[in-house]
Amino acid sequence: MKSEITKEKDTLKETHLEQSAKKSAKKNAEYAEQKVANAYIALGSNLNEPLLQLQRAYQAIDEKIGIVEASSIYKTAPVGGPEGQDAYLNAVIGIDTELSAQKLLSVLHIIEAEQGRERKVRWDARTLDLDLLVYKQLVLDTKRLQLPHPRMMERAFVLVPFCEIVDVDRLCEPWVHPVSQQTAQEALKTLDSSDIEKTDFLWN
Ligand code: A4P
Ligand code: MG
Repeated sequence: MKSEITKEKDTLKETHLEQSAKKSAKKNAEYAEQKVANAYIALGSNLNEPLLQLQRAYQAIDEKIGIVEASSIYKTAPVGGPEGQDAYLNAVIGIDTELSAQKLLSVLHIIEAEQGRERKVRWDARTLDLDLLVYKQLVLDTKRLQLPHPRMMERAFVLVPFCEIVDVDRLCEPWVHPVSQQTAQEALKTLDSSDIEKTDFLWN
């Protein structure tokens, strides 16, 4: 026959087990509710107060679509384009959207236009550039929209912030490029990222 002390211990054990079962049920429910990004957008600006441009774009994307993850903001040296451009601020955000990729690009173009984006010279200084990097694992090659973004795996100013957030919610598998099957980290290792500087600028 069990002593009173053993009975008491058993009761305590049961209570403890019940509590931890409740805790893990709560955790599972939180995971189920947690939104995972299904598309990623690169933001870039090197004209007319770049930090303000990025912050305004963040707010607009959050209002129109909904942001799930945001990288830090990085200061980067201009790649290509006319000589004498100022440094860029670059970042990547993850969104959870049910809009089609084409519709999403149109929304990004509207936000660029709202922030005074002009397209005259390719890769020239810009108030705001919003590129759709990845949309689910869709591969697309049309004139208006190519996916994944054709230059994303060659650019440290894209991959450094992308790597910071892309695997945050991906509990098991890392993100891989749907065509090359290369991970973003593998691609980044082959690039010079010495002029990509993490800032402590905030999104708001
Ligand atoms: N387009 C096709 N696919 C996409 C896509 N996945 N996302 C079409 C967005 N647009 C896409 O883009 C040109 C055309 O690409 C559009 O008509 C669109 O329908 P754009 O934004 O008008 O012009 P752009 O940005 O000058 O050209 P592009 O080719 O997007 O340039 P990149 O590759 O974005 O490079 N250096 C630093 N440090 N930081 C930068 O952010 N950016 C660029 C621009 C160059 N150097 C830079 C940075
Ligand atoms: Mg662009």
